[in-house]
Amino acid sequence: MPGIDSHIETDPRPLVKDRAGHSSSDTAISRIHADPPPAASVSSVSSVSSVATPTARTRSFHDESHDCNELLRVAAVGAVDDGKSTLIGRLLHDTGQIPDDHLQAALMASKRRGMDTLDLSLITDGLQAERDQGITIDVAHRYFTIPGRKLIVADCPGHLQYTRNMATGSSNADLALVVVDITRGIRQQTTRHMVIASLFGIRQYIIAVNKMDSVSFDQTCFADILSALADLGSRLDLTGMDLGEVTVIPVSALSGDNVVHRSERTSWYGGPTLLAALQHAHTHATAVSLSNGATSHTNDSTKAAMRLPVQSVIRVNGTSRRYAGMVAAGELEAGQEVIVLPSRVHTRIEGIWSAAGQVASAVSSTSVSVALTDEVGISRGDVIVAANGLPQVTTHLEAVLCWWGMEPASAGQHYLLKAGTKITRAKLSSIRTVLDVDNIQEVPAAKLPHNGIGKVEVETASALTVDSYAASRATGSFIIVDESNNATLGAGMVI
Ligand SMILES: Nc1nc2c(ncn2[C@@H]2O[C@H](COP(=O)(O)OP(=O)(O)OP(=O)(O)O)[C@@H](O)[C@H]2O)c(=O)[nH]1
Ligand SMILES: [Mg+2]
Repeated sequence: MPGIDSHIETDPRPLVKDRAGHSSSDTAISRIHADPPPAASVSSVSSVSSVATPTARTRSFHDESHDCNELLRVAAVGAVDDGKSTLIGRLLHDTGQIPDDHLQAALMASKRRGMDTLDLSLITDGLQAERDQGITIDVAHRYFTIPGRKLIVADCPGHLQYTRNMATGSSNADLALVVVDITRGIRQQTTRHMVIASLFGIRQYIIAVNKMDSVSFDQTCFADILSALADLGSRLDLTGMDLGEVTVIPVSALSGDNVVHRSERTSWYGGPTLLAALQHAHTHATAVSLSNGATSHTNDSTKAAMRLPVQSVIRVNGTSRRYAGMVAAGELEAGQEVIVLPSRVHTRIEGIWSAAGQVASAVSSTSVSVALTDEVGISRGDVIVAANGLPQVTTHLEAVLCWWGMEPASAGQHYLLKAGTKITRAKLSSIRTVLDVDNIQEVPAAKLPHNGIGKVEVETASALTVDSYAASRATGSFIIVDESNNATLGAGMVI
């Protein structure tokens, strides 16, 4: 359940959630404040959010007290033209991270387009077709640093046609930066992006209510958006979708208000700037270091049981064999008791080698090769797993499927299914429900349309080693591929 947090003094219905000290079961509990908070209630609202603690709000861009280099992956999402590329350009510009030659090139391109000022979206929209059409098509990743952390921001396209690209950009993000044009409000594509981000396990949202300059920085307009967001949060909650922590910030990407510098034109707003919110969001590393379930990153891949999908078998010195792959979840340790799936042979890890040489252990996302203590017949697609946390080995999957095929998906159709390093033929055996994005309702349907999201059942020709997506992103997801041309038609998350 989302906890929507903003610091408007007269916010009529903030949805808040206290995350500190919660067990995983009560992360689903939140409440809507029926009564408006008192006029000077900034601290009463801020006390429930990590991003917006009074300490957080007093830290500035140049505060070096968090001098570490944690990586925060951000997906900028939202409907077409709401200002994602411009906002990222503004963030880069106002933190002084645009090289002079890029700035000059963008200035000249802006002039060629008849503009007096710099069009900041040109910094992020790199493709010629994007510049010609004034829209983002492909996901552009921007790498930069802010005090205390490195950011990778995926600038996702808002256009419905490119929803698949948006999904790719969000698939490994720690946080979704949802941009909403205040003059147009929350649109169907905004909701769709939030649903997809939530399905992909993102549990931190910054909603940048953009183009505040177009409404003269009016507080009432901002309060209307907050109210609509609270409604959306409640409706998502009814379908079991969890946004986690939500912070809402009034910004103008065009003029820079509340992006890096606090705006005097929103004196009614007491929350963080976009930069401050990004500085204090959870990175993958901070999520790992929080103990006893205080974090809502339930599918964090390091705390999960160890999974090593085998990519290739390597002969060493012509005699012994090693099994290479990337640790998909959990921590791999020398001496660890493991089971090879699907054969179910028990053995132990004899040694681990990474790019750094022989190591005692390796965390998720590390590419390794391992030697086992016993001779075991292993081939590509097999999975070495921790003996104390077994996944399912199954030919029947129940999953949420995001569908991008131009032809609707329907029961009985055959595809290729790729899960980790394994590829198998698969049949869509049933479509249980499809999500009506306008009303956030799951409705029975015979077909899953282009850009649709639904709950489905899939039968596979060979057994797959899978976890639920909630337990492990890497081993709980799959893609559906068109057999005839290898095009990706959909992405599934195992329920
Ligand atoms: N008035 C005003 N206009 C803005 C602001 N931010 C962006 N715009 C304008 O909105 C238009 C769309 O901006 P983009 O940054 O390309 O929007 P986008 O969300 O990246 O669009 P797609 O990537 O195609 O989905 C451009 O004309 C921008 O100049 C703002 O804060 N105020
Ligand atoms: Mg864009």
